[in-house]
Amino acid sequence: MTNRTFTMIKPDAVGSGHIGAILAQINAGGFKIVAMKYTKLSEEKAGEFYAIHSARPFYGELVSFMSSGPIVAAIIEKENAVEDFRKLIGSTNPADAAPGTIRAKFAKNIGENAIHGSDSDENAAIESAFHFAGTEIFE
Ligand code: DAT
Ligand code: MG
Repeated sequence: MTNRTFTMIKPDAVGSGHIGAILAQINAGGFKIVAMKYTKLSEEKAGEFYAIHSARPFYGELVSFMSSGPIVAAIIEKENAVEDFRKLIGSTNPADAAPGTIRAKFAKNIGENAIHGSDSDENAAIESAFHFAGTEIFE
């Protein structure tokens, strides 16, 4: 188990002006930011990031949405980071997300759902390395 996970504030939440509120909730949840950038995924990069979902019917929509505007990518640190962050963001479908979670507050629908959180320590490491060089991560 590691103490880090990877997140992206997605184009819908960035476009709606929620970067600050979401970062505040991440900090209030006890997470420390160890790497962060404001960037935009090309269609190719978004497709690569979500390659695991390439057989799913929503893959095209997902890739097009995730490359539609800027995102905030970050590596965050806390004890039990992966599991605790999934709790903080809430269920994939905001209609099912627990009240007060980031998705319950800021997500529009199951596709445009405000924020990403890695689902395992292994994927947290892979996704962090996809976005950040070692020199961009600060203890
Ligand atoms: P999560 O982001 O909660 O880990 P996931 O890994 O199952 O969810 O799916 C990745 C993203 O794909 C999700 O954040 C939004 C999109 N997605 C998932 N299921 C979808 C669906 N049924 N319709 C449209 N988009 C979907
Ligand atoms: Mg996932």
